Amino acid sequence: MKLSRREVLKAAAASSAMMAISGPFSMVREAAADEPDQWVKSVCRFCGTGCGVMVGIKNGKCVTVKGDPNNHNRGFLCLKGALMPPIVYSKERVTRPYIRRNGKLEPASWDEAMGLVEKKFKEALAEGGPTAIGYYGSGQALTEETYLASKIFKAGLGSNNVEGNPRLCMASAVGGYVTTFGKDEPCGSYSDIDAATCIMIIGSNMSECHPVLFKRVASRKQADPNVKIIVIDPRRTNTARIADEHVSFKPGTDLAILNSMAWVIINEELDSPRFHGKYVNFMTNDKKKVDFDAYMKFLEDYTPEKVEKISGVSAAQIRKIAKMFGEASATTSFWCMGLNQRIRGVWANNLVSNLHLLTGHIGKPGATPFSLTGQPNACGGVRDTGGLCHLLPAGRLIKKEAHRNALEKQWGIPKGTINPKPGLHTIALWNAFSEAKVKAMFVLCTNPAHSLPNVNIYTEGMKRKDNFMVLSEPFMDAESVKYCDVLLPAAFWCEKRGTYGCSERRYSLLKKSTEPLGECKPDFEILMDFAKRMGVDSRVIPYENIDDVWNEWRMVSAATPYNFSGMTRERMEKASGILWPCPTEDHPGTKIRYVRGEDPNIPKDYPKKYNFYGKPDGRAVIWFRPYKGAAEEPNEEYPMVLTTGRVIDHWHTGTMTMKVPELRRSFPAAYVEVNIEDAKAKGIQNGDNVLLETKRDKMVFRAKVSDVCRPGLIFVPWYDANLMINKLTLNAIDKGSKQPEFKICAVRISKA
Ligand SMILES: Nc1nc2c(c(=O)[nH]1)N[C@H]1C(S)=C(S)[C@@H](COP(=O)(O)OP(=O)(O)OC[C@H]3O[C@@H](n4cnc5c(=O)[nH]c(N)nc54)[C@H](O)[C@@H]3O)O[C@H]1N2
Ligand SMILES: Nc1nc2c(c(=O)[nH]1)N[C@H]1C(S)=C(S)[C@@H](COP(=O)(O)OP(=O)(O)OC[C@H]3O[C@@H](n4cnc5c(=O)[nH]c(N)nc54)[C@H](O)[C@@H]3O)O[C@H]1N2
Ligand code: SF4
Ligand SMILES: [Mo]
Repeated sequence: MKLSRREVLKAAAASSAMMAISGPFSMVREAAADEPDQWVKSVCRFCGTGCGVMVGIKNGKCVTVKGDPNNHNRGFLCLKGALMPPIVYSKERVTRPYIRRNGKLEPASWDEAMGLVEKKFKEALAEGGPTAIGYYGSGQALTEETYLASKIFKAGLGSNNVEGNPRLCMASAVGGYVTTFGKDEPCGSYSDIDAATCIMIIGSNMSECHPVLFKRVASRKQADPNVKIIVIDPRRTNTARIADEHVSFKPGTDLAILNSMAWVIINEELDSPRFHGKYVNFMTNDKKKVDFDAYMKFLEDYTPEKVEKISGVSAAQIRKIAKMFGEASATTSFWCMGLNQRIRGVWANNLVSNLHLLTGHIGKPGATPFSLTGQPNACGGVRDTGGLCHLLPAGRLIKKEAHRNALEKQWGIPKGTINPKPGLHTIALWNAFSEAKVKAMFVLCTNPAHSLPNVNIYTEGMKRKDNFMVLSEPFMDAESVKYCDVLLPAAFWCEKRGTYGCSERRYSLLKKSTEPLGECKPDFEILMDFAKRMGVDSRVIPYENIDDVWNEWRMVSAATPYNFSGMTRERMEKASGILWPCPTEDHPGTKIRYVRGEDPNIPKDYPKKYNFYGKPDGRAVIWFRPYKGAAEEPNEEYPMVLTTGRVIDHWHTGTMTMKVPELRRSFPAAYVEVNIEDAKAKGIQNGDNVLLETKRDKMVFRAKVSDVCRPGLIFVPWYDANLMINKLTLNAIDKGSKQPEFKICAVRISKA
């Protein structure tokens, strides 16, 4: 059906609002307005679902977007993906460079702006050496952009201070996969949803944050009502509303619940000794290899009765969900920030994988532990190509000499070029910038002045005169623009070419479909200009165009289990995404890793069915991870828990979705979700102003009284630049992954 623009927008606004209150089905196939002259294949700019889109072009402008019927989303998009055009042509677009002079951003030429960037970075290097500069990038930058930036800093400028927002997002998932399997990234694919008979969703509000993927889950349930859905979340989200069992619990205690599920599974004989006897090692928290009996002993602290007291979940419900998980013929788990953004984020990730390794629900269609990625290219760019301070491309580590040397050889640069010391992780990097120990920072495709936790510290640091921040950003009203010293006009989405890799290891090519506005440039060009001005060795940046970077990445990945050799640009032009590993041009891509016959990294004559080749003996690890409290538990002064997160119609800091009238109307301002009982006890009515106070700051929000949060818990969405909840959140981090605990801090609320 073809709808007029008005009809589409009307339907959009209505379904969007409906989505927020009632259900997961606000999908559209096409938000068509003007009939385009041409359709160009691309990928949605937003979430890690990675929906394929077709960009409709008329007279050289992007006029509409529809779903790519040949990609995994089968033509469906949520409203964010479908309503892109007004963002591209927003009046807030930055279309020329700016330099801050006497506190005000003033227009400048590219040469002046980049000249100043060069001067400041060279001064910082001269004064403090390579550790005095840094790069802070994004899981929304293209793969090639992140690969290039990381190479410029690590191989060209000697600085491992390369970080990005995935540290706030996926670091615990990386830590979880690497400790459990020895290799990062999920081992299954989206098609596991279609074969699963039990789906456990924990710490993920999939219906709002991965809507098109959630539609696939909901369709699976509709097609077969015997498919069981378990949702483990302290809020009764839209996602929870389709669950057979919604488990609400005291925030942070899910580590105890997951251990308790393991206890039940073993005691009900639902584990698979044939699997774990052959393919699993049991390891204590201090890395001692022990036996199955030791694991059972460890789990004795987590009987359902004991965990009921810790978590507030009845022993009966814990038994019930554990049986659902274990009895199903194929169980798939999904998780996201509810587990990752925690000071025990890595442990929480391990505990989900434990359940799969214990039961053998892995490596079969419908059975996999699947970490959902947030951003469209956190997997692709940052995780795979090594855009963090301790990583090198394809899972190699900076601290390993053999890894550095192998890469130096592939890159054709002298042995010993790469600094053996990892750089500063995100929070340490921004702390150092705030103390002007790091003096020059390149910020690209992220808005840290809004998204960092306990953000007042960092915005104060950005105000200093003795440090320097250059920001590449398409929109004038992004919070970080207020603090940058140089602003560069970034080309946006359809104005550039490159790849995104989504949650399921699927890489898709985004083709350029329009010319950049005004003087905007793709980040690739900006980074190349920067590198040349900084005098980076031409052997480090031997590229004429972005396709050259891709081809180098294919080569660099080839000798590793990532292996992108078969993904030539020609093939990517036609395909609607391919899943790695993909070793040859005729290889179809890989849906299941670690299984002989499925994963091309395992020889056909390998004697066993599974091989967790990330580990020396091919066995994955079941870890003993104890439950421990949050970094800041509620106390007398701050008796409640504050959690933060997302709503369906806004993307992060709102710089993009706030520009779409329909999305903005759907959620115009941040609010605080309060449970009915708590509201009653405090005399708070729906719509009242409520004061929130944490140790760090205070702020007033309108109350939304509902049954979504459990008593004792409040939720604030963090998209609103006028009501930045990150002034109140905590910057405590996971010891292993260095990811902040955005999901839990102590708060006091009162009627304002
Ligand atoms: N619409 C929309 N979609 C997005 C984004 C967006 O900004 N908007 N951003 C993308 C990105 S980058 C990301 S990382 C993902 C995030 O996707 P999600 O992680 O699904 O979203 P959040 O709302 O951050 O948090 C998920 C849930 O964690 C729950 N939670 C809080 N505390 C706990 C706890 O102690 N244990 C458990 N188990 N759960 C807890 C919250 O109640 C919340 O429902 O979304 C991606 N998709
Ligand atoms: N309270 C709270 N805070 C959180 C979280 C939470 O759950 N709660 N979640 C955390 C997570 S998971 C994440 S991923 C981070 C995300 O945090 P951010 O990355 O800071 O948030 P975004 O709004 O996505 O910022 C992306 C910026 O890049 C700009 N941009 C868009 N396209 C381009 C481009 O092509 N080039 C360039 N140069 N710029 C572009 C956008 O306009 C925007 O300003 O936030 C973290 N912060
Ligand atoms: S589900 Fe995610 S990738 Fe798909 S259209 Fe919506 S925002 Fe875009
Ligand atoms: Mo994220």
